[in-house]
Formats: sequence, structure tokens, C-alpha cells
Amino acid sequence: MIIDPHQHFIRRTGLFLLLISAMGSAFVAWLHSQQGTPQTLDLVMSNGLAVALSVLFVWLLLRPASFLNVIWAAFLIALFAIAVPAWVYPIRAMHTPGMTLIDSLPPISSALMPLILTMIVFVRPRQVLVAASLAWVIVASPILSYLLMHPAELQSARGMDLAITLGPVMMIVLVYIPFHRGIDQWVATLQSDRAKLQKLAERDGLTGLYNRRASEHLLTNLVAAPDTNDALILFDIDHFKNINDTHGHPVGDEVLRQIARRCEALLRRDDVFARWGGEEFLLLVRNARGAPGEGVVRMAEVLRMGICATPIDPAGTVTASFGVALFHANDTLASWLQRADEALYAAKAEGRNRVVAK
Ligand code: GH3
Ligand code: MG
Ligand code: MG
Repeated sequence: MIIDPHQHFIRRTGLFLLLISAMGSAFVAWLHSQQGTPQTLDLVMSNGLAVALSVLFVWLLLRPASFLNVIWAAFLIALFAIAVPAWVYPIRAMHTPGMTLIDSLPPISSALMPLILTMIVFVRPRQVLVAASLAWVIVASPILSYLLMHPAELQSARGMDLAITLGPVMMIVLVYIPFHRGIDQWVATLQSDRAKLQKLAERDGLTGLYNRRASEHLLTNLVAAPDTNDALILFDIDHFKNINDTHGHPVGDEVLRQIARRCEALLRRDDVFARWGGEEFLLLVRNARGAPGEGVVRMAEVLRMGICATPIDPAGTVTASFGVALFHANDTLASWLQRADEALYAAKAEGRNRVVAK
């Protein structure tokens, strides 16, 4: 779907459209008021439209998310404002001796075109075919029928202008509906391709976790706005080489996948969990609760237990060693990561399958 009201250019276009249309209606109202004998219908419709479009302008200004509702409301109100004279004037001209349509009809044909174009641009392709065709039929049919029945008026300059604007020109405008539908589908395909590519670029193919590059990027952004409540948990599978050597590489791969799944199941949805290297994983913990370090150490213990509590067939019981590093006020990304690495090294040196915090 192309129309995303949070895109500034779309909202800006909607606001300008409403503002210019409201000003245009006010201008038409003023022109009507300058006529020798202004018609009440013309004054009511043009003034009413100016007020309604101004209200919709303010609505869109305050509620950007209501974009499509505002566009639909503007469409229906404007359609009403031009459909009523489109029917009233031909009927009046037919029943009033000496009255002609070409001399009495207000400038509604020029308003119909931007109205239909607005729908083509902003409304879902499936709905627009109905809305735009209906608007055209409602407004054009009484006027064109009248003109066909009154050839002298049709052959006048205004009559030909009306016939051409409401006939061939509107048909040309309607041709843009399938075009816009094609663009809409094309953009949807591009959007989904982009999402797939982004996933490929930032995820590790084996485990589906963030890859090193993506997690480094996230960490760099985080260090730009540091919080001493943030912590890193770095862990490495113990004697993983033995698993590969004993059971083969595919089993090693399965162990990596299983460990990723087990840990993910224990984490919060928005925790950043990455495959940092071959059999090394990194977890960024935000807002680590409790006394400094304690909440994170507890969390690392939960992960450690989650890995070793149940054997992974056919490798058997797998353990991992954990290094925990809280963010310090004067840390850089490198010094923070280095402390996590030193803590992990200490956990290995102290006998593995344990958590060490630094
Ligand atoms: P330690 O307890 O000291 O961590 O010992 P270790 O055997 O786990 O450590 P070492 O770094 O010596 O071995 C890591 C092994 O992980 C070596 C490498 O072949 C293996 N490895 C790295 N990436 C993958 C992978 O994607 N799949 C598999 N199956 N093995 C991998
Ligand atoms: Mg290892
Ligand atoms: Mg290692």
C-alpha cells in the first residue's frame, strides 16, 4: 500500500489539497456573490464546501493518522456540492422558459477532474474504480444528457467545453486507475523484497539471530546515548571443538541452532541477541533491573542453566561459559566489549560452565 499517512510528503500533499480547495471554493463563493442576482444554491454550496474543507484541513493537521478518512470525507462532501447543481440546473433549464444551461451552470466540471484525480492518487485501487466512475456518472450524466437534447447549446463555446471536459477528458483521467494500481503492486513487491534483503543482511543464516555486523551497528548507536543500566552478556560454548570432532559438523550446527532457540525462549522480545562469532553469542541487556550487575548475572545464570539442564541429542549435555559487563560511564564500545571478553576468559579459566561479571 503506497499511501502511508506518516510519510510527510503524503500528508503535506493532502493538507495543500484541502487548503487550496477550500480557498478555491471561497473564491467561487465570492464570484457568485458578485453576480447581479446570486443564486442561493450556488452561495450555499460554495460557502458550505469552503467551510467543510477548512474543517477537514484542521482535522488532518491534528490527526495525521486519519488521512484516508479525511480524504474520503472531502471526496463525499465535494461530490455532493457539485452533484446537486449538476442535477438541479439541467432540470431547471428544461422547465424554465428562456433559461439555458450553458449560461446558468456554475463551474462544476472543472472541479470534477481534481476530485477524481485525488481519489486515483490516494485511495486503494480497488475502491477508486467504483468511487471515480460513480462520481463521473453522477455529475456528467445529467449535463451531457441535457446538452445532447439541446444541440444549439452543445455547439456553443461553453457547451463544447462542457462536453469535452466531462466526456473524453474524464475518460483519459480514468485510464490512470489501472496505471496507479500497477504502481501500487510494484511498490508492495519492492517493499517486501527490501524487507527480505534487510533480513538477509542483518541475520545469521544458521541461527536466525542478528549477525555480528548488525549487532555492532546496534551497539554503536546505543553507546552514542549511553545508559549505565545496560549490560553485555558474552558466552561461548565449552569444548565445542570436541562436539564437531566426535559427532561431525552437522551435529555442531544443530547444537548452535538449539542453543540459540533455548536462549531466545528465555529472553524478552526486544533484547538484542546475536551470533557474535563461530560458537560465541552476545546478548545486550537493556534496563538490567535490581542492584548493579545482579539482575544481569541472574539472567546469565538462567541462560547457562537453560543450555546445560537438558542434553542436546546426540551431542549430550552442552555447557557454556559466560562473561557479564555492565556499561560504565566512561566506556567506549571497545572497552565495554573488552571487559565482557575478559570476564568470559576468566569464566573459562575458572573451570567453564559458569558466569563471571566484570
Ligand atoms: P572452549 O571451551 O575453550 O571454548 O573450547 P572450544 O572447543 O569451544 O573452542 P575453540 O575456539 O577451540 O573451538 C571453536 C570451534 O567452533 C572451532 C570451529 O570449528 C567451530 N565452529 C565455528 N563455527 C562453526 C559452525 O558454524 N558450525 C560448526 N559446526 N562449528 C563451528
Ligand atoms: Mg568454545
Ligand atoms: Mg570460541
